[in-house]
Amino acid sequence: MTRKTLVTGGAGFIGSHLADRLLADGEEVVILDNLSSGARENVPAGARLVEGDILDTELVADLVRDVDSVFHLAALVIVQECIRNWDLGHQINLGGTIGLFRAAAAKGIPVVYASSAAIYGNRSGSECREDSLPMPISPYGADKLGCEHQARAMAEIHGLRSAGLRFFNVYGPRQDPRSPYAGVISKFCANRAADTPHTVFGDGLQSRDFIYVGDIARGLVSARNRAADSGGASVYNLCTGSEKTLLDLAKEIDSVAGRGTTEITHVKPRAGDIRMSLGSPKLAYDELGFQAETSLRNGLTSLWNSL
Ligand code: UD2
Repeated sequence: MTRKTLVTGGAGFIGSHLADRLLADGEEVVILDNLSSGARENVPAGARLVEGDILDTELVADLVRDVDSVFHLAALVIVQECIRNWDLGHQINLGGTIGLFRAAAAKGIPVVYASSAAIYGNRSGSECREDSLPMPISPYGADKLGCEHQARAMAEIHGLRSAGLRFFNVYGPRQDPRSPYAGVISKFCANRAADTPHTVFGDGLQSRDFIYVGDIARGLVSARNRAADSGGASVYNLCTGSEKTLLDLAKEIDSVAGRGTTEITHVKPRAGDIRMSLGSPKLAYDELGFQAETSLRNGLTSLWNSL
């Protein structure tokens, strides 16, 4: 029998790659998205788009009743927007997730939801492991951590089976470089393509654990299969376990593009910026058999070729 799967936020950057993968695996895919940051063009042919809001609890319950599992990626994803609209971010990112959890628990189906490396906060100098003390420094990170706590409580009280995935810095095709808060890789590639200088906040020696979106889609599916089989509420990092500084990243993009060196303009550091972000991939490997397979070089090449 064909598996039927709901992807909230499926018109977004990560959700649309996940939808591609599920369809390729022969699943029937229903996408719930209000197109606030997602785009209709991202929805793959073969998926059904329901244009609606994660806060519409009746709609969510109706959709959940009709599927076998849920991937919950809908969120207010821009940290700065969550700071400006604190209550709205909280309603969507935590409240919307609780509504979704409740519907999935009532139907008895597993949920995989997007958590974030943001739950770790500013842990300069050390690798983030799932048992590291979470210390979010933004309302976005605090609400993502809240989702993990709610998943655990919902498992205790209503037997919800779930997996929360703490995404590190995800990059790849379809990440929109135009937003002022777009990911650094999409911006640097757009700069390289347009032959405009990079703006680097601070000295450029801050580092990130960059993971390719295709690997994230695979990790999501592995986590769903595990949540379905073993129940409970688990959380995993989705990361590579290696870090890259921004200056090295800029060099790598120049090398992939093969068109000379992009100029760099240094400006003052961005307020609240984390110096270093590096995840431990061990638990996801041990329990999900998941390992990122796309090297930064190969991922950047795929992204560059998609422009
Ligand atoms: C990532 C996530 C964010 C949240 C956060 C939690 C992305 C796109 N964002 O934010 O959602 O989970 O982690 O910690 O994955 N930079 C420049 N020049 C630019 C753009 C960025 O120097 O044109 C710097 C920026 O100051 C930062 C680094 O590049 O030091 C990465 O920035 P980012 O916006 O790609 O991602 P990050 O880690 O701030």
